[in-house]
Amino acid sequence: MSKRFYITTPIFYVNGAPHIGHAYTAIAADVLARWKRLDGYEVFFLTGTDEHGQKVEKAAREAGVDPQAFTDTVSADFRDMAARMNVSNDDFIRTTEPRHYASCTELWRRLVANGHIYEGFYEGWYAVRDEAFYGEDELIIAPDGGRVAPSGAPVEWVREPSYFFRLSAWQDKLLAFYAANPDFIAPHARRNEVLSFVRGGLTDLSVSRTSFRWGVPVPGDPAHVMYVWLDALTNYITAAGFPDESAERWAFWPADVHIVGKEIVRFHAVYWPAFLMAAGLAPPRRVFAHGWWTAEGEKMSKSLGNVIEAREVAETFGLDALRYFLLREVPFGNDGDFSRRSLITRLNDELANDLGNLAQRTLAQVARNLGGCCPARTPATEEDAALLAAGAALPATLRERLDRQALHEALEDVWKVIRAANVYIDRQAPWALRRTDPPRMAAVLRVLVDVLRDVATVLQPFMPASMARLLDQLGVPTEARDLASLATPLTDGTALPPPQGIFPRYADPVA
Ligand code: ME8
Repeated sequence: MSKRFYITTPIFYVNGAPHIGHAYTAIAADVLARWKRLDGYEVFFLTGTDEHGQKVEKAAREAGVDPQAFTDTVSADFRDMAARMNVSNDDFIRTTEPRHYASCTELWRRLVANGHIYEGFYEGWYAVRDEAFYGEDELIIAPDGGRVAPSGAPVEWVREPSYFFRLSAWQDKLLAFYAANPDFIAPHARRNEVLSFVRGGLTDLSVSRTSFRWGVPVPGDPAHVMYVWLDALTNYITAAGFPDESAERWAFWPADVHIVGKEIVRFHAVYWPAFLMAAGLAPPRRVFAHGWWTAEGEKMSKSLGNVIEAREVAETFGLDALRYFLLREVPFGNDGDFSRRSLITRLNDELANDLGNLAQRTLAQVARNLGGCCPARTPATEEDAALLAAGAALPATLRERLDRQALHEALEDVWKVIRAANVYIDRQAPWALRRTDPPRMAAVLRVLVDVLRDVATVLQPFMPASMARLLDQLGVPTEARDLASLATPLTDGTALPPPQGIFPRYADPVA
């Protein structure tokens, strides 16, 4: 089994500032990347910015700035957002980098050499907002009676010379590929959408534009720039070292999973594997499409002024509370609504109460009654054994969940153990045992310390900073925080630092 893991986010358009939707994808991918590292994998985690195309060029023009300067600024803001979300990406790719031009140019050459590209003339509908071509039959009627893209984006009629990719020749090959790789597209509903789209027949895809300049020039025909989606998708191989197939990083290709929003599944699950196979390269192993967030029940939009900025939310509620909320509130794959109320409820009930209080109660008793030394392990009673077994089962359970990107299920599994530990502490009542049976009190506290260690270890990918603090308080050395280290028990008698609350309750000033 290869112990390498390559995971990506979409590269984000730099036509506007990052918001909670971008942060969501980056955080979800971060949890999966961190989990694999914790499980002993060599991980390559990529995010970045998509900087070419008409949409970005237009945004730069409206800002009165040259496109390169414009993209430099906005790309830096995305990079800052990722850092502030504690996203542990190993690389940050920008499509305006020379390495990416080299990669796109070589991919194009291979497509031409293999006979998949021909010159022609494009005449049809284009939506700049989606950077996508649409067939006449795909357009829908807008509320004002005009015709728009299925996404609601305005369309314009385009007539220009263009190179085409022979996508029509890929229908059977793609269907065979999906059949041979039933897990390629997830969740299941998205897979069905893609299958019916491909079964409906594919038309050749226009892959170059001549009406604007902001893109990667087509090799040998600089009047054309490459279609921004061909350029953008190629980022995933650029970062892996393409076209240098002897690069060390190339061992990471094919990517294990591309995490994307549901609106861009077609590009990742149809065009991308077709481009790669046509160039003689391996397609990615999986595309997982998550759902979309609304804000307090409304679609987020600049005109409504309700766009949620992840960095602001993290300032107010704490970054780990935000990370937890995003992944706990909504099954990964479904749409969800961002509401302050629900975030506060989850922060107070699940983080401050269920987990924070459990840790505080346990560690305060160790500090007060046992001189702050980790009590010794003792033979387990039936109830001890049941709770210890539940904690010890977490790594295997989460491994199964996270291999399916079922992030919400993973959190629910951990909370089952936390709730069981709360029931246990109440039933065992170590505070009462302090007088009646001090050795049993110590034994109970040790069981709780062990379970808290399991919980904190597996939760590190979700809430890295808070769980690092909890593991500090549990006396777990930094080099013993991976999954493999759970096999080695904590040393009896270890001096624990004085406990401190990890999740302050949020008292809502507006409530
Ligand atoms: O599509 N809810 O870039 P983009 C959840 N450059 N996720 C959201 C979201 C929301 N409301 N809004 C955005 C592009 N996202 C292309 C990608 S990849 C080769 C090129 C997230 O800036 C989600 O991941 O429009 C979505 O797919 C992505 O941002 C779109 O970002």
